[in-house]
Amino acid sequence: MAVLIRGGTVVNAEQTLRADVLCDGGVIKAIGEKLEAPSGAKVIDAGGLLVMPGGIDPHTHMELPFMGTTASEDFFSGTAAGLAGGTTMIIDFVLGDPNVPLLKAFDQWSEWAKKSCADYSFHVAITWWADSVREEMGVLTRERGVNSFKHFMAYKNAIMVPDENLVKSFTRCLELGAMPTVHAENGELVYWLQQEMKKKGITGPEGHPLSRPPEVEGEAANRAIQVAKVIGTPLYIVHNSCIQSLDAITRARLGGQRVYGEVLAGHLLVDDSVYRNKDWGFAAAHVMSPPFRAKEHQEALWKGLQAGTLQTTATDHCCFCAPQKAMGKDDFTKIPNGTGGVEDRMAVLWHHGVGTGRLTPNEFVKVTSANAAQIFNIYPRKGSVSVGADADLVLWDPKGTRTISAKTHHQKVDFNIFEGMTVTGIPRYTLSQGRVAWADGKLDVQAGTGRYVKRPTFSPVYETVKTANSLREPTAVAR
Ligand code: URQ
Ligand code: ZN
Ligand code: ZN
Repeated sequence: MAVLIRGGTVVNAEQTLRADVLCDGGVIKAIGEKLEAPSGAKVIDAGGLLVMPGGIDPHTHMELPFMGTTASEDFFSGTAAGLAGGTTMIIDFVLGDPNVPLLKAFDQWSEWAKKSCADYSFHVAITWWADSVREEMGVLTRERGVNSFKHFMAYKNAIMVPDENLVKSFTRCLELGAMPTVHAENGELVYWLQQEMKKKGITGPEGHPLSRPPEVEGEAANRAIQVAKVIGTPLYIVHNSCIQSLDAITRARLGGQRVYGEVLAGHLLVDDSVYRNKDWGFAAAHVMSPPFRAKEHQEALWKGLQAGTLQTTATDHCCFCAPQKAMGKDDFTKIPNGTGGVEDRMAVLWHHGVGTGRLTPNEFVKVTSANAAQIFNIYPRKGSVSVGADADLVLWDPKGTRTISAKTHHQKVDFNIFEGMTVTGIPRYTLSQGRVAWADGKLDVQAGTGRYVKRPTFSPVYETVKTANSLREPTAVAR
């Protein structure tokens, strides 16, 4: 059924204009003044609302098997919660264990994701190396629409990879025109600090941030940046949480290197005092990596977002309920790492970003949707209100308010890191593939309607990028 969105203000990354938007067949058919409603069309009065590209969350882990349990949010409930918050696409992670063939893991995640009710895609984690992994990366780019590969530099004795694997996998990414991405924490240092904490008798959640100081993140971010520079690939660093990793990205970008930075809504707004809370469950609920940081890091991250040093926002939505977190009751290193946020990212970023003047509405669109679409090569199909683009839209009420709470959220988890936060600026309607999935506080979704979104590689561009970035080129000048 056609939907005519009448009387709204369209806000894209690069333009704001008063225009009606006609959607049909899952795509945007027309944008303009005083559009006629085709017969039988549903007409939405968007007066006073902003018509924006639906949010893209480039970092989620729905139903992730991790640290001896499985994340409580599944692909249906998680994409539904995203739609309730104005996010119309997630990029999740195929995260197979070492020695599991990548294609086998890919098929497993594809099975789980079939229940999604909004569009989704996958980064694929490289948690081990063999010639077969190298071959499978080729199959994934050529046949499965994967153009990004994740590397964990932390989680020793689990999914952490040594520098040797970074070198081999980044080289493969260059050959394929794929984007290498990293979780940047020095896993050896973390492991050593964890043992040190336990030797001192520190077993509670307060030990978590003490074992992952910002320095271990800054070191790993810089190391990944240098590996990418020598090999000549761009690099995407996920969940930057501190000044140290931000500085590494800033230095690299000033040197002409294509390094992209992601920041989580949580790291922009939650500080490390949560770990000193006397309530064990409250502190444990905030155990995620990298940990929430001292306040001075948040303002720096906001500046990084405003300056364009950080390009995307995400949530790293990886939920564990209280009984799961309690697995680490006597040993903080056994608390499953992860927190939620897929439903609240857009609203908390609008309230604390646009509401404070840090971001314009156009910049809000950039950091919640358009930049992720461009970096992962699905723009303007996604991340844009334009004719021919998918009709993934959020009709934003800049005056609407709500108070965030686990008691009322749609996320399948018993905790909310933004609990009690009252925000101004909320989604009035969310459309997925041109169909109203969220309207005035009610979800209307169906499991299985979400689609897997293929993301083509960048290879034609890489040939030029390689010259600019690689130290191996005689012309390149090391800074
Ligand atoms: O490290 C990640 O991104 C995954 C395993 C989610 N957990 C977390 O603490 N960030
Ligand atoms: Zn991570
Ligand atoms: Zn993650």
